[in-house]
Formats: sequence, structure tokens, C-alpha cells
Amino acid sequence: MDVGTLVEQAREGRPRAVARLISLVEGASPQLREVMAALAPLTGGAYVVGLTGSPGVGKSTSTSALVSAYRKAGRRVGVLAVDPSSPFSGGALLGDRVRMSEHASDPGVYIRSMATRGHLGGLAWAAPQAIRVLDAAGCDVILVETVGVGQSEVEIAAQADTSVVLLAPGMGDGIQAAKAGILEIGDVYVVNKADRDGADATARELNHMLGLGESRGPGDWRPPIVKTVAARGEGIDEVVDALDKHRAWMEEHSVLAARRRTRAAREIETIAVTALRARIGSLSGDQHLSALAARVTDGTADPYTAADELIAGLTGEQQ
Ligand SMILES: Nc1nc2c(ncn2[C@@H]2O[C@H](COP(=O)(O)OP(=O)(O)O)[C@@H](O)[C@H]2O)c(=O)[nH]1
Ligand SMILES: [Mg+2]
Repeated sequence: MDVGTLVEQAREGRPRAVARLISLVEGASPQLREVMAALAPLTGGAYVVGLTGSPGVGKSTSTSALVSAYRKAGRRVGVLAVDPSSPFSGGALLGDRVRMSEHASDPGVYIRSMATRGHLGGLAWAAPQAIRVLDAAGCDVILVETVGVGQSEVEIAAQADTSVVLLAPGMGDGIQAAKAGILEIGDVYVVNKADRDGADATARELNHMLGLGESRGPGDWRPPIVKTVAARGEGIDEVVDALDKHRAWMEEHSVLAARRRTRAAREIETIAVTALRARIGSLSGDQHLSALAARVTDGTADPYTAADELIAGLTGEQQ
């Protein structure tokens, strides 16, 4: 099937076309360039929410509950579950599919899991492309769940309009959060598993840590802390409310547009660096590179000068 037809069908909301397009992204298909060009004018309508937190904290359960809440409000929802540590989709995310299974037959919901380790450029490259597909397919809200470990959480936060950081009592999350720099990335904090002992203490500790080093002005956003029992859907309306408020605040202060520009800039950079690296890689046996290497080994050129020449040569031969 040609790209134009596929994009047209995805735009109409046909799930198989959406799935095919995301597969093209995941497989870094040669058609990707054409796909992205066709999707570009159709994007920008979706609100992207990132959910991060340690494994087991309740991200998938919360995502599923949020899907229910948004569906009740008549919104179309996309879910992207990203596992940056795995080269395979499906593995660690199998349990997630089970937790999302109640939405599997809903035509207003797209659920997709995605592995990124096999990718050049990893999460920073693949996730935004998949988000574009869901956006063009008419999703009003896209929930991006990351199996969170350190850097990937920061990466996903950079791709979302609003970042939700989840914690749960008794997971030693407080200390981990501080270590992982999570305290800088959350727009909304959720203390899930509030049915367990220690939820209040976790919320208090978090509130304390968020207040440390605080230098917010009157118009600044103060990340709220919401307690939930995602497994029973409790507190989910409050999370939706916090997300709505954050979105409204961002629009009011032109933060949303700025964040999206930052995101696009990073995306362009990642694609450019990946392309350059691929071009250099394909040069390893190249005569020009060998000649430069010979000049460096015999001392007639320094490696910086040689690198400059290499880069100049690469960009000179661009199509
Ligand atoms: N007690 C309790 N368990 C929960 C709650 N939310 C989720 N869980 C359970 O915690 C486990 C991990 O949840 P999951 O959503 O897969 O976490 P994820 O790894 O962050 O996606 C599952 O067994 C859930 O049923 C909650 O609010 N209370
Ligand atoms: Mg999960």
C-alpha cells in the first residue's frame, strides 16, 4: 500500500493503518521520510502526557484509568508504552497489555507498545515519530508510559507537554526520586497506592523536597501532588483536573508553544546527528577517511583539523 493511502486511512482513524505507520517508524523504514512529510500538516492537535516512575509503581494501571476518564469525556486517546531497555516490543510490556485490555476493543483508543533500544538515536528518535502518527490519527490526548530508569525519564519528559511522575509508598522512591533528578521534571506528581500505609508520609516527604530550593514567582506553576488508588480508579478525576489546569496554565503563559519548539529542536538535532553518524559510519572504509587517518598518524595533520575536513566533506556531498 502506498504511503498516501496509508496516511489517509490513518487520518480516518483506521486502527490497522495507524498500526502499520507505527511499524514503519519502529522498523526505521526507508519510507519513513515520506510518511513524516505526509503527516506533518495533520499534527499539532494532540495533548501529550508523559507518565514516568519506577517499575511497579502503577503507571499502566493509572494510564488505563486515565483512558477510561478521557473516553467518558468523549476524547480519542492514544497510548504509547515505551520500553527503552528492550530491543523487543512486547516483552516487559506484556503485563501492561493485560492491564489495558479493557480498552482493546474501543475504536476510540489506540494502544501501542514500542521498544527503542535497537534504534539509532533510541527513545529520543523513535517516540516522537510514533507520537506524530497518533496525533495525525486524531487522538486528542496521547499518554506516553515509559518504563522508567534514570535518563529515559528525563528524555520522555522532554517529549511530553505535561509530565506526570508517579511514586508509591514503601518503594524507597523518595531517595530514588532525588537521585534521578525526577524532582525537576514533574509537572504533576501522583502518589499511587494510597490504599497502602505510608502514602501520606510519601506525599509529605515529596512536598518537602519540592519545596526545597524553591524560587517560584507568583505566576509560576507549582506541581500539585495527587494521591490515587489507580487500581480502583480513585483520585483519577483529580489527576485529570491537575492535567487540565497545567495545560491551561501553559497556554496562558505561552509555555506550551515553547515546549513544543524545544521538543522539535531536539528532534531535528537527533535526526541530524543520527544521519551524520550513519554517513561517517559508511565512510569507515572510505579513501578520504583513510587518507585523513594517514595524515594524523604521520603527524602532518592533527585530529581536529582532520575532523573538520571530514565534516566539511560530508555536508558538501549532501543531496
Ligand atoms: N494496592 C494497590 N496496587 C496497585 C495500585 N495500582 C496498581 N497496583 C498494582 O501494582 C502492580 C503494578 O502496576 P502497574 O500498573 O503494572 O505498574 P507499572 O510497572 O508502573 O506500569 C499491579 O499488580 C497493579 O495491580 C493501587 O492503587 N493500589
Ligand atoms: Mg507498565
